[in-house]
Amino acid sequence: MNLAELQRIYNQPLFELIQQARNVYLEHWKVDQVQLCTLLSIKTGGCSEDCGYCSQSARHGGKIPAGKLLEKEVILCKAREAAANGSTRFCMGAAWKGVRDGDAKFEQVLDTIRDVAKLGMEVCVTLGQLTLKEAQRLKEAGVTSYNHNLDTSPEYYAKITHSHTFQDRLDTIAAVQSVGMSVCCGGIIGMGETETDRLKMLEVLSHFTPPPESVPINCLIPQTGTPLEHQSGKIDIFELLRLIATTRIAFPEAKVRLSAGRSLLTREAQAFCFFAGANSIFYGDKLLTSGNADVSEDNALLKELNLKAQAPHQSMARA
Ligand code: SAM
Ligand code: DTB
Ligand code: SF4
Repeated sequence: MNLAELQRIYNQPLFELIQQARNVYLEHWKVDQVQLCTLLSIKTGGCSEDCGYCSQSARHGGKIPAGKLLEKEVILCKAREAAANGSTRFCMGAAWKGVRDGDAKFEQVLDTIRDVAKLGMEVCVTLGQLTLKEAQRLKEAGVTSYNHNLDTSPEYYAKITHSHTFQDRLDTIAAVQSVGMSVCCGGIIGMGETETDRLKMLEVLSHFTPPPESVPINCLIPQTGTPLEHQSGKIDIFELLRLIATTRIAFPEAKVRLSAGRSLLTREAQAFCFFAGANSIFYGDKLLTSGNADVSEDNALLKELNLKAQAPHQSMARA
């Protein structure tokens, strides 16, 4: 889809937009299921990059100290716990610029992935930039999806990150797709970008072949010490709804993930987001460095809305 088409969809009267998104959703998905995903930061802080929103950059005066890569047993313990709590996707994140084949740390991650993959959940990793070789090795180790967000439009990206380019992001995604691994790729809203920036990001995403399997929509969590610390962090719920609905329409078969910043949304706002097509959440006390929505409140909300956690090993797709 090009920008004009996305704008036409996005700018419809709100109820018409949500209705269209709901229809697309019902055509492609079983209504009553939401995928629960658990995130784990396997290597926190000390990142060489300067992404303006991120608490883990060593270049900002943030409060997150650089940690070591977690040992396999620690990660496996968290992964088992996630599976036992109903997550069907386990996502491991590392605050790295990227990974390189032959590097001892990369070998350690591959070794961990091989065991996590045996637990039967989808395995997603986000390790920064990579080339074909690393993508191939991750796939062989059992990774099902690689998360690498575009975050915003090409133009606005250059304003929030200077240590690498939008094209670097695209190159990594191209490597992931070349080896046949699924792509999880989305963005952040609330960084001072315009609604057009958000749609331009969807435009770039919609030119991926195949389309992304997963599109996370994050709301900025303003982080102390980062350049975006003073962004209000207040998201206009109708803008968020419009973006989720437009994402659902543009990517009928993707998991649309209501991701970071969900704890800043009311229950009603979250309910609307599910109605407009979001069908996955991060579940558990923590995201990477920030707190997440409360688990007992999530359980209560899902129950109230008659939404069930996707059962393990079960496809949610209708067809
Ligand atoms: N280093 C890897 C990379 O840059 O791809 C992986 C980790 S990075 C923290 C993963 C994603 O988390 C970012 O692309 C961004 O979309 C999201 N994120 C990071 N900090 C955030 C924040 N403060 N608020 C909302 N989303 C955030
Ligand atoms: C994504 O799009 N959101 C997740 C996951 N992919 C890796 C990360 C959210 C991070 C939120 C801020 C933090 O916890 O540091
Ligand atoms: Fe590093 Fe990723 Fe944070 Fe950017 S978003 S500073 S690459 S951890």
